[in-house]
Amino acid sequence: MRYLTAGESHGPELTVIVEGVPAGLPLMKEDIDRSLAERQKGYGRGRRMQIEKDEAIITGGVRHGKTLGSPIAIRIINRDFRHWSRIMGIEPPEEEEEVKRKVTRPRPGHADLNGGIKYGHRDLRNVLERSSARETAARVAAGAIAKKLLKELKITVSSHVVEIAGIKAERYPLSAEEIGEAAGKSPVRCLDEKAAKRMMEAIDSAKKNGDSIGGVVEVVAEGLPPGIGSHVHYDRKLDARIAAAVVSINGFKGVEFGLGFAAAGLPGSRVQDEIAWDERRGYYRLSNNLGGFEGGMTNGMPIVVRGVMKPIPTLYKPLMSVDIETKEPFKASIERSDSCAVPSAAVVCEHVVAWELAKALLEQFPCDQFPVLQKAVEAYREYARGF
Ligand code: EPS
Repeated sequence: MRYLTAGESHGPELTVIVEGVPAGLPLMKEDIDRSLAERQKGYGRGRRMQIEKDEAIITGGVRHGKTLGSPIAIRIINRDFRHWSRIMGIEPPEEEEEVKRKVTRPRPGHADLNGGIKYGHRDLRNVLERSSARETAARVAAGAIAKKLLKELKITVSSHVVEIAGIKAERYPLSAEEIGEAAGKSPVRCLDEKAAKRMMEAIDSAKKNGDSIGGVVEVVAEGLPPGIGSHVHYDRKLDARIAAAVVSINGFKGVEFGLGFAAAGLPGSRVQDEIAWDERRGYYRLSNNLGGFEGGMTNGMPIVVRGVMKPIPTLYKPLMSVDIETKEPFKASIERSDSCAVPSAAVVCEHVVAWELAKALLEQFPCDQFPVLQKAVEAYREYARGF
């Protein structure tokens, strides 16, 4: 499976084409819209989210509620485009027309300057329009198809926020399904109500100060059989692919599985997960410190992956930068931004992880028909239980 996205933040729309989904997977527009709506929620978003109401326009690959095996094409309209139609127009501007909202002052922490140098854009808008996290709506649409495929294979993927601005949430022993349900009810996608309240206060205070804050999100996936991925080559290790996918999300600077960085301070006897077996479950581990991965493969335990998002770099509070026309230093000041997008980023993370899991399953059990995949995965589960 693979997908490509296209579209600029204030252009007419986002497009995603998803290829390699087997035929016969039940898929409705609502399956995608639910995910898109979830991504748009979250305390701390700016005014843009009041303008957009993301929904999937499926224009290929689905008929009568099932996938056809052909590429699935999805469009998501940018409602804000109506305010930007001249600035972001496809046609060249009239000769005497001045290009409005030209950007010559790169924002620290953004792709603006590096992208301008690389592509030779003197108007840095040509960079920031694509580097904007608006693109994650398209990735969530692709991930929603993966989530649907996984769900039909009895695999649940969900996400929650575990930290914002240094405020850490209490941990609860919940299933992936319970995590998803509870997170959806919290304005900051946090399961710990007390911490959630403090997180919202931190967001309010960042907003008041013209600043932004980051945090840590966690994705939990349950129901994968052991042995998905491979130890034999670096680019077949599934945890490595997931790590790359997580760090590819806008603003993400780090990733960890299970105990993650905390493992550095512990003896091996307290880190490795001891192995047990019973008739019903087959092989399992007595703990899950390694977050469901050993040797680049799933071990049958829940996958637990966390990603850290830096504070959004578009700030009302001015930071020093240099104008690329005059080379003069200036204080960057921006009009519109989110003060915290960590809850939305958790939803994005959930969907990019779901994508990697579905992709790995289809590599391991290649097929053109979804019912064949269902049978293959079920037979493999049975085999692994009795191995
Ligand atoms: C973003 C800046 C803001 C966010 C945007 C990502 O948009 P604008 O510049 O229009 O105010 O709202 O996020 C989305 C549009 C979205 O759908 O998540 C940025 O610079 O990355």
